[in-house]
Amino acid sequence: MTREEKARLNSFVAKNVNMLLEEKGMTQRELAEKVGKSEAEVSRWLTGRNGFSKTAIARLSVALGHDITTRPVGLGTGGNTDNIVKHGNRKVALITGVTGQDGSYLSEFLLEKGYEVHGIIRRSSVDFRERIAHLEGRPNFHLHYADMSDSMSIVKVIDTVRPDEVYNLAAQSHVQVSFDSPEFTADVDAVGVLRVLEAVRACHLEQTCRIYQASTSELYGKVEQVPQNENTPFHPYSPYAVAKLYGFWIVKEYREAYNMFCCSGILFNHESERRGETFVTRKITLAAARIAQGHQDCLWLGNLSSLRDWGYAKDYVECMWLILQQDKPEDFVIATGVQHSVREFCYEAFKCAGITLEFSGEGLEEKGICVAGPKNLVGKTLVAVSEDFYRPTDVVNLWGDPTKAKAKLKWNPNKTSFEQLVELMVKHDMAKVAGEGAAMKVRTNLAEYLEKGIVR
Ligand code: NAP
Ligand code: G4F
Repeated sequence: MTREEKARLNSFVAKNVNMLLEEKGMTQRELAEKVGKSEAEVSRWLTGRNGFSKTAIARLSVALGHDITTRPVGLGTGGNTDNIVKHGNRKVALITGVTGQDGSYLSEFLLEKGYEVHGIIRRSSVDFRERIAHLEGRPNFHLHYADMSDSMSIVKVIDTVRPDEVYNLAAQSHVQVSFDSPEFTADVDAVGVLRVLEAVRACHLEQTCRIYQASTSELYGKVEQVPQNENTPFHPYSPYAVAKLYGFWIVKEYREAYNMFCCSGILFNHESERRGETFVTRKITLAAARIAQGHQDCLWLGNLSSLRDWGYAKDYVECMWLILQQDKPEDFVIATGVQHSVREFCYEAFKCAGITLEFSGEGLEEKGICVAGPKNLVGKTLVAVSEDFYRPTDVVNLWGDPTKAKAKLKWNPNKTSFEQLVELMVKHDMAKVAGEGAAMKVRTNLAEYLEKGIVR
């Protein structure tokens, strides 16, 4: 047996012992007493770092009433996982980027499925965990401090949690910001992926732990084909996309080199009421709500002609899970197959806020003027273009082809339509703005952005 094979066997057996202990409600001390070993030695076995001699396997199997070299019935590592809670055991998932838009929805989804969910958080001077505040304190939801730029912290968490599934969602995810902080973006979005893969190997979990990598349609960048599918050539067009391309290829490499179950979901833009406020959709829905309620005069944007395939984030997290439940590891494009421009998104969002816009002019001179709605707004320019929000290189034609996801994952890409998505975001932001009341400070005026140098 090679060293690699031995390590895999140790990890597999250790995991079985852990599952059996949990199932039987037996402590490590009780097990140590039963097999006539010290608690420290048993504890080393359970981490999978110490080899199991034939005698140890025999004694542990007798003590636990099960051959520990075989997985206890019903505790498969994949396949049909409709009923995750089996024999009192739960699947364990680790989510990096748990505080983000997708991390929060995925946590809810996995908890609902019966998983034990662990998330990685970064320390910050302000405790800003708004998206997961409602989950904290739940018995199967746990948070750990770690950072994607710190290998040791990732190894420590993975060794402690010993996950069945890792969802690597953490990233510096803003394309414009990647032009301002390219090195940080590369460290987190590219090398960070490698750190997760290596941590799984260092903890000898590579044969049992499945890994999902949050890849992106930005890989298609300066697109060479529309719509884009799994076979479309990549042409990354920002420091963010270049970093994510490394992540995509290193996942593929580890899948082939080490036979690991790791996959990339090539997700097209997905939005929600939890979307960060500097992404274009949320910037628009918040502005529409503020303008409708008299708290903002005008919305300043960059390229209005840019085309995106926008879906609802809540629908997309299901795919992340489905991708890891397949029989073999594969990459998938996740998209709606429907494309709209930033201008169309604006039109629809303002319509939901009771304002009809008409666009005229071109490039920097283009304006969105109110032609129907509240009297005090009719005739006013509510949307204008500023060079300040243009990117050095912009991706302008993203349109996904979800045929493979529909066929293999049996996923419905059209659960939430474009119109429904815009409506639910505007509804949310109308309520938010109303709640913030007259005392609310308008934070998205161009003058303030420029004055304070706030990121775009
Ligand atoms: P998001 O809201 O920006 O969340 C990013 C998450 O990553 C946050 O939890 C953030 O933590 C965490 N993070 C950033 N740097 C980190 C570091 N150094 N160490 C640990 N955690 C770090 O992004 P999202 O929209 O949920 O997207 C999730 C993933 O999918 C990202 O990888 C993104 O690139 C990718 N993606 C997103 C889309 C989309 O349309 N949403 C499409 C394709 C791919 P803090 O809260 O502490 O900042
Ligand atoms: O909303 P965006 O900033 O999203 P972008 O660049 O498409 O990136 C998002 O989706 C990717 C998937 O394709 C993810 F990988 C990534 O993590 C992120 O979630 O910009 C969308 C489009 C761009 O073409 C941009 O130039 O909108 C255009 N735009 C026009 N005015 C603007 C603005 N974008 C922003 N953020 N702000 C504007 O004022």
